[in-house]
Amino acid sequence: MPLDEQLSRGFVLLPRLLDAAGTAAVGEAAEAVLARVTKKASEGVADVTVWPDGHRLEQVDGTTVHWEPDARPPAVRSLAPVTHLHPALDALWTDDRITGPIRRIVNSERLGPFTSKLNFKRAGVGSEFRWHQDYPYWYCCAGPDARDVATAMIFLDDVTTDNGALEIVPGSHLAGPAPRDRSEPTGLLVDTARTDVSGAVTVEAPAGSVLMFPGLIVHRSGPNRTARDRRSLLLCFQPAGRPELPALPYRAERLADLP
Ligand SMILES: O=C(O)CCC(=O)C(=O)O
Repeated sequence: MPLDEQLSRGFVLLPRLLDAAGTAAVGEAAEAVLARVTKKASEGVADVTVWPDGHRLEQVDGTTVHWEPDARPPAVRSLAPVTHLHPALDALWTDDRITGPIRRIVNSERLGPFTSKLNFKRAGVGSEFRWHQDYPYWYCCAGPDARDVATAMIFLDDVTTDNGALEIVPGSHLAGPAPRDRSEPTGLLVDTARTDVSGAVTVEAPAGSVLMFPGLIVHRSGPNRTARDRRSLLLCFQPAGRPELPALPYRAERLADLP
């Protein structure tokens, strides 16, 4: 599908943007960072937070280690932000193959980083991401500037329906912030009783593909019950010159501005 047509439905999939060697190099960097950070966390130097929904987070080396809630032995769900921890990850911020199409979504010639994340979605234990937009969380930190943030999600493994592919509601970004589920402790998830997700499409893709979408797109992903990891690196871009997410305090009271 041509880029303009993809942009109008709110997301862009660029199959195999990275070749096998390039994808493997990013995967090796991801595993090296994970090993380093979890070793430090195991030495007891991390600050620990437990979310209202029971998820455990540890801060170490300028990243947040988010543990899978129910994995035995323990497994990491995500690290964020993460690109500062390895040059091979950091180099992707200026990769033209990614920044070219992202400029179209962010609508800015000059781009800067907002934040980055590694989602591990490990074989057998990677848990679900419930229906959400990225926007409400970012809005609590960045205010209205959060509208201009878009993500490039680089798949480090083949993505299939059964290992937790993303499901996206085409065009959902055009409706603005979706009604949130008030019965759920984070206050950040989409209320599917008041938001139509029936037109969702599942994005399957080979390793090395890159999926791009704005913060207002409604999406989810299921658990990974297969024997294959489904790792991804997310780079969230914004117009250049704005503060990055880690420098912005989370102000939960801003949620009152949103439906
Ligand atoms: O990795 C996934 O499956 C979900 C990504 C996502 O929606 C997120 O990190 O907010």
